[in-house]
Amino acid sequence: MTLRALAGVGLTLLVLVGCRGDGVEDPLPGSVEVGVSPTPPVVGPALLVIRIDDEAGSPVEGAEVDVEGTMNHAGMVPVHATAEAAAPGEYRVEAFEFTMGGEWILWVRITLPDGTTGTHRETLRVASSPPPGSER
Ligand SMILES: [Cu+2]
Repeated sequence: MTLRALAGVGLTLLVLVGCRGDGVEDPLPGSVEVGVSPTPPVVGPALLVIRIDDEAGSPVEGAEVDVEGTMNHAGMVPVHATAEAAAPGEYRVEAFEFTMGGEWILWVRITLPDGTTGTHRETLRVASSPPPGSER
């Protein structure tokens, strides 16, 4: 019980530190950016746009991109999706299902065409319901 609590605290700290995603979790050379729509995300389906650039800033084509969404509480069923190439360097998940509100951790697992793999972590807060007035 105590160990579990400690592990939970450790995970929370990691998530806070890892928020920007750079240099924390097995990063790729270059950059990975994750966009979500709507912003802020709300429980339900959301569009994820993952942008991958190489070290020179050129879009990376032909990558395999998988996303696992989870939360740092017990009993959470992770959500998995495969992103589809939509434009050079841009990969999309059209309807990523945020199954509950709160702090989510997106693990973006990327395999480049040359076989290089990397993992990008993105944290975001998912609202339980849309902000007032947003549905008008
Ligand atoms: Cu949850």
